[in-house]
Amino acid sequence: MFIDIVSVFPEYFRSLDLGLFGKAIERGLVEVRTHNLRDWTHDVHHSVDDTPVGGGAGMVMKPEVWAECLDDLLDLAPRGMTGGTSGSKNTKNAGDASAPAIPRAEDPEHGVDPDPKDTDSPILIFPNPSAPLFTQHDATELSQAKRLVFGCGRYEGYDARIPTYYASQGIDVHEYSIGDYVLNGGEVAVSVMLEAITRLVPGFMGNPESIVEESYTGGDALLEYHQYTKPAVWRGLAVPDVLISGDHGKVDRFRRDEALARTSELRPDLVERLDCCTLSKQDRRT
Ligand code: 6GU
Repeated sequence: MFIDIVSVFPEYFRSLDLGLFGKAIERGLVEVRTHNLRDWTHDVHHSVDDTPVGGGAGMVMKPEVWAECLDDLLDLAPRGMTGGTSGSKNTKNAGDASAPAIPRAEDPEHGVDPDPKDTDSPILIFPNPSAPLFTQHDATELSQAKRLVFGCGRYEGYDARIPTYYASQGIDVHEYSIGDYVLNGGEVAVSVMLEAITRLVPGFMGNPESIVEESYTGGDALLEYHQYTKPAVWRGLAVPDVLISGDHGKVDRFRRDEALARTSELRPDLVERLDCCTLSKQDRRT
């Protein structure tokens, strides 16, 4: 999977070299390129934002700078130009001959791919606190993509025409919020989404079993049951007896009941969304 991240703080993503993500990069499972949006500015101040049209507080990210950057990364000709490509002169790793070829949005022979579900087409993702919530379902879908391009907004956000324009050019564009609170910029949100997506890429996790049973996964997205390790009694607190009974059927039933009870109590919205057929007769008794 090829991942491009555009930000005014590309250094923020240095942490991706750590842990499982760092290992996945070393093993060539994912390749991340970070880009500084200011590299696509032309003015002495390298400005990326301007005052909101219609008034109001804060600053809005300018469409022109984003478009020069995204045209380069997506290898789209800027509007008004015909034929050829705009080149990637500002892309930090563009001159790196050892870098593998990046799948192109536009194939000179066949034009823009008409099928947005094609996993070879790049998907453009903008974090946005006013967008639909990013879910495990989205993470699962995006983990199948070969190429993701993330654009991190700052300030009061980005000009709304940016996603509209790229969608009109045949690019699959997604905007997501990661929760009902406001962050200063999209960097944290992109880190969250990236982790949720890439850990589902086959081969990423050391133990693939560990993603099978966890919360939000599968047909019925329940919160996970409580987990315990040894010792069986710690500071006067014992693990539930059934877990040391050795009866796998009972253990499974206990865990399922606990997941259902916890979800009903803490996230009734998830229970309401459950498909009617995913609850068995046994489940309904819980
Ligand atoms: Cl995606 N961006 C920002 N700036 N704030 C957020 C968010 C995204 N999701 C929740 N809050």
